[in-house]
Amino acid sequence: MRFDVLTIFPEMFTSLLDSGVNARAHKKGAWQLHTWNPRDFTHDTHRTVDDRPYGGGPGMVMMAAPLEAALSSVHNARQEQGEPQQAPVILLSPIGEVFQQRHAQQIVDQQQGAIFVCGRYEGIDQRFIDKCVTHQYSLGDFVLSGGELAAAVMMDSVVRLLPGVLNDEQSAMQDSFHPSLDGLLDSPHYTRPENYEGVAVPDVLLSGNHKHIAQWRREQSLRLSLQNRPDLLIAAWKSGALTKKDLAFLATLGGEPPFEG
Ligand code: 9D3
Repeated sequence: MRFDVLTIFPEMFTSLLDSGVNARAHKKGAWQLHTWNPRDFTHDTHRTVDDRPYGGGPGMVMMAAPLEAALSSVHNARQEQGEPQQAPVILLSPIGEVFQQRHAQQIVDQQQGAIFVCGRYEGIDQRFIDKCVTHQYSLGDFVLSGGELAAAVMMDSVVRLLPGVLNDEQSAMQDSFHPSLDGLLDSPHYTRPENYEGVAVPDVLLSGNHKHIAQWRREQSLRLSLQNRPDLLIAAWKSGALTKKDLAFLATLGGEPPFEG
């Protein structure tokens, strides 16, 4: 899978290529990354990519022309290299839709890779967005300094879904989105030693009783979801994924539908 990234800070993407599962998959050729610096598509001596906002106000705005010229080069390069030509052009933006697992899966399923546009400064000239961008995604309600880390996060989430990137055991699990969790948060994990600094592993996990272990894990998932992510609990309840036993357990915690935290 091919990713292209428009960024004035291409060096921010090296960590993705240097360590972990993504790096191994990159070495195996499962995905490629090409960065394009809008400064290389300017024509003035200062290589200017930003200017002051019309209407006034703080900060600077990225100009449309260097971004569009860089994007044209991406499309040319993809064409010449026989790559699919329907890649989404994704702007990382605090006003975008919050990026979710289903969006990562969609990028995998479409098999077109993606072209990421990373903003800096206060924002990007709206005319570039209207003309060239197909999707806008945010990581959530906190302020970053630019889109680069968000693009790296999204590529990580897509790459690990590519066939052959995770080992079989990891693939079977797929983290918090394991089907057996019904969209609830995962339960806590323990490993050796049995007693760490005076704190024991919960007895049930040493019992060898798989039914009791499954019940304990389910209860931990329900407890954590009620505490940290009542939105997930509501979604599970609405989809009919919560059993009478689940609801009885939640009631002992003081949680009743619709689980307002
Ligand atoms: C404090 C500046 N804000 C004024 C109301 C606007 C603003 C502009 C540019 C806030 C952040 C940014 C840079 N952020 C991103 O490019 C970004 C982002 C984010 O800040 N949070 C969550 N997801 C993303 S994706 C891209």
